[in-house]
Amino acid sequence: MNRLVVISNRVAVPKARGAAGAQGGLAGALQAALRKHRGIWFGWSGEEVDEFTGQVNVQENDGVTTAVIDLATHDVEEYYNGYANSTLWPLFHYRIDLTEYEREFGRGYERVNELFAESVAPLIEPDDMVWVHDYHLIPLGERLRARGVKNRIGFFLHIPWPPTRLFVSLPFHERLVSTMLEYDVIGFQNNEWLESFLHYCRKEMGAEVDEKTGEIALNGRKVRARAYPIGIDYDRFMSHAHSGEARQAQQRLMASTRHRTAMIGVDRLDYSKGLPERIDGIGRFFDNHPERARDLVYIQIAPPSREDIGSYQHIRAELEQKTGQINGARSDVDLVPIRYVNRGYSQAELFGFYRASKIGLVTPLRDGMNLVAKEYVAAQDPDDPGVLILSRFAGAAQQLTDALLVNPYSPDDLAHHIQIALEMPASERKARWEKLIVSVREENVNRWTEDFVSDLAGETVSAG
Ligand code: ADQ
Repeated sequence: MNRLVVISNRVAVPKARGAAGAQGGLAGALQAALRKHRGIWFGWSGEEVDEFTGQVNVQENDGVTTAVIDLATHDVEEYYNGYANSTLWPLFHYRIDLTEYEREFGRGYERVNELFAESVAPLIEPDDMVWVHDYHLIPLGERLRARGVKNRIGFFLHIPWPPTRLFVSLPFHERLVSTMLEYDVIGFQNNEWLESFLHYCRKEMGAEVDEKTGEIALNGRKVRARAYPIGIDYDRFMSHAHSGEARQAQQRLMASTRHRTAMIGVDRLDYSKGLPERIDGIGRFFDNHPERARDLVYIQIAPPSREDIGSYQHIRAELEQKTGQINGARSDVDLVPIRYVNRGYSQAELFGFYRASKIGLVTPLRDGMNLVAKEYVAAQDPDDPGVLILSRFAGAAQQLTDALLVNPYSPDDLAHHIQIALEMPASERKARWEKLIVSVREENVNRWTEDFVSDLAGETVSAG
């Protein structure tokens, strides 16, 4: 089996428990991939130094070799906080209103991609397959090619690809996409993002695109683009089912909510997750059914992320204010309708919380996939499952079509579906869940890795 070299912005050292929480879904998914294929995981350590030294720190933990570099503070500012998280992240989540186009950010992005290429190239052996992840590192494949790396190189985008009309607002958009055509395989979370990408390649680049196979041909190069929906590490997640930690968490939540129905949301504190809009929907529900404040409690778990960026500080303040307003108006001495918790939990604890909650509320305004939706489904009691309310704008909505699909921008639509979920008969809850769980179980992270890696290895002839 060929070795796999995984390259992503951040690297989570496997022994660090709960690391997936702080870093999002990517960390958990990649650890599963690396456990299976021996190889190395390269990226930024998360440490900042005054000047870039080029030193690569190699470690082995729990069967996974990691190799990390430290970045200079001004590089982090321009590449990570700047271009990646203040330009590409908002734009790719259709938030053109929050997108910052600073020339310095673009320069920093190109510079750090070059530093990544310079540091990782010596670690790549002739038969290795290289798998680059996410929007931080789009030009990395092309930078590696410029250094003579001839290996198979694949790229997977964890976030949406925006429609052409939005994407062209990015200065030098053609340059960014032309670097992508240096990969051998390009993966997206679902067909919607794939189609937007193919549309751009045809319309703006004049590439020849075969919609059926996803083959893109331009200037004598051919690259294959395809949808690979990411899943959860199902077996690992389910191993929490009988753990003391999960049971305790479930009991704790049930004991504290007693006869009330618990509804849960678990998200990174990010404007793409639709949190203030969700609180508006819950507020609308209580406006329509004030008596329900006595028997429905909403638990929002949202650890802060990217706190150095203004738009993230803003979302936190907005959420606190909206939650405070509803609680101020509807609390009593013995009840608070919304509990807002600003910290992360282990996967086992989340399992217990999901299981204790009869409604899962996952309502991003836009999301590449959204693994919380899948975790919520996996954690349900098969004999008495809860109801998943899911945004139709999450990538996961293309697979989880038996969830209650909602428009996250509409407080009325959210309120209406909370009501439907509360009243749903057990037979319908079960029927829906039995369909949802098949997708969550079968389309898991191992399937995702195998599909991508076998295409990267050139083992699959054509997806058709
Ligand atoms: P994220 O935007 O981080 O990931 P998501 O897919 O929902 O979003 O993954 C979140 C992960 O972090 C889940 O495993 C969840 O359990 C965990 N998590 C969230 N809040 C937590 C908390 N309070 N405590 C502990 N753990 C917590 C990006 C893209 C997504 C895409 C993933 C994977 O934005 O669209 O699904 O990558 O490709």
